[in-house]
Amino acid sequence: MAKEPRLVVVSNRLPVVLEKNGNSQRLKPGSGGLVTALTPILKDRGGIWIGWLGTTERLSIRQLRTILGPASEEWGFRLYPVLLSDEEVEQFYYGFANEVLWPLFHDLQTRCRFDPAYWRSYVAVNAKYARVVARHTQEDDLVWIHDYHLMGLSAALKEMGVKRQYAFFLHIPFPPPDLFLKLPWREQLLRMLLQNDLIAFQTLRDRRNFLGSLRVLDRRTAVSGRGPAIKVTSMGYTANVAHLPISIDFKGFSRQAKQPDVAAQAKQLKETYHCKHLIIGVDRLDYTKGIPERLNAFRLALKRYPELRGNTTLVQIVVPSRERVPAYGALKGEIDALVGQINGEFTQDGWVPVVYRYQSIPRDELVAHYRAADVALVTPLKDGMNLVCKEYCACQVEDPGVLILSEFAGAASQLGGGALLVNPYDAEGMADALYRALTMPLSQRRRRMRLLRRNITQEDIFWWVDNFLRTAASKALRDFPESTLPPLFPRGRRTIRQQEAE
Ligand code: GDG
Repeated sequence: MAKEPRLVVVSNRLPVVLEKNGNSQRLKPGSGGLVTALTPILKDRGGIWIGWLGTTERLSIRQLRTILGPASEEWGFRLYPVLLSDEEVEQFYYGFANEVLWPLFHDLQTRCRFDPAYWRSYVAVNAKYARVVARHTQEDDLVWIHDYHLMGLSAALKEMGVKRQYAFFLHIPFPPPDLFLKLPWREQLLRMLLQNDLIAFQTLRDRRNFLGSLRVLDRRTAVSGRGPAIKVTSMGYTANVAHLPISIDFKGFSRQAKQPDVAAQAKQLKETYHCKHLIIGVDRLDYTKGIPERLNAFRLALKRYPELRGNTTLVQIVVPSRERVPAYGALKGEIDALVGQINGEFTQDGWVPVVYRYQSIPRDELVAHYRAADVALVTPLKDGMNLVCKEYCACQVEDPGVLILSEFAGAASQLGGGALLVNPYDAEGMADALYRALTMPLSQRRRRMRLLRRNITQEDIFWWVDNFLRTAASKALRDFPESTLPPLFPRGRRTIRQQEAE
């Protein structure tokens, strides 16, 4: 067995999607920032990605080998699946992850269903992931665990006596103590998290909230060090705790926005929508994204500022998501109705105020929309980070537009200087910000966008991965800051490829 540490990424889903075509099945690369960021790193250095394949179909080892083997070979890193049953998907994924942790961590406690059966399933499924991790990894490997679905993974592995280096990143916010403490399993969850060598959050806000909850449950909680990574001792455990804001492939988006075909598409859009000003909103269907609140604010802007009528269009793209959860179905109904009302009230002479697309659009079309939009309305009620606002700025390669950003998005802590910050619950404030953005002089737009773009270039997705790995790889606090550390994974390693296929 190789002695050098390998990078083992564990996330709820694998970075591939299984597509069924009649009787045959094929793998499609997944989308999203994490996949874009980590795939080249694993390809380059070798490693392992462990996660659910997204299906509850019973697949034999032979079928799995046929499906995943060639992809592993082609990419140069291994993909190992975790198989989940219908009941596990129901209780662990839709239940505990999406009906307890997701709403609670986004401060929406009244949407939570604290069902003890969900919790039991969460613990059992985390143990299931742990068995797969144990089987395919070795001591010294760095196990990089992603997100709220797998907060119990390192604890389950430690209980099995599996010694590895464990680093955890939470993509969603961590709630303030008075909300977190409502969770019936609050102490168990904190104890689980503390069994990681590194626990990383998106922002200082989240890290502070986490420490706040620890302090309530253990008054002797001690913190040492300063800066982005600190050492915390609490409840008998010691861990490094960091905040590291995730980002995007800035150059990749910017380059694509400059391509002639995308530029031509962007130019065409205002003609297609019969408007002079284009506002863009891009979100997964989710009640945390503040879509109805945004539509109401736009409606108010059309009422308050009649000069916007007939020339300003909001294109709202909503990507279908978690449709089986009842709250998401209800939200879709609410959005459909609001769009109908606004369009019914204001449509005139070929101009429609809201263009609503309930679908995922191809990336070049998305980039063309970003490029063409005069304003991006990114107004979640709460968001771990929010990548859409960063992607919008990366695509402002000509005649810069204005970013209107919720103060409750994690990104606000980085982008507050250049964006117009709004409270998504304040319809009047948002309507006024919209008017201000649409009438902002070019010099101010340029200055603001320059600031935003500089910020995102300096801390792009590659910066994030690099910093995370350096922080996770350091064994003691004195190893910070990053610059003194050697690269963890030598380039060109392909050891895992030579291993036997599962
Ligand atoms: C979680 C946290 C955190 C959207 N529509 C289309 C499309 N997208 C892509 C966007 C963007 C991604 O989806 C959405 O990312 P967000 O960050 O906005 O939101 P979540 O999905 O909630 O992600 C969040 C993130 O994790 C990372 O840590 O920022 O706070 O909630 O990349 O471009 N892509 C394409 N067509 C679409 O129609 N191709």
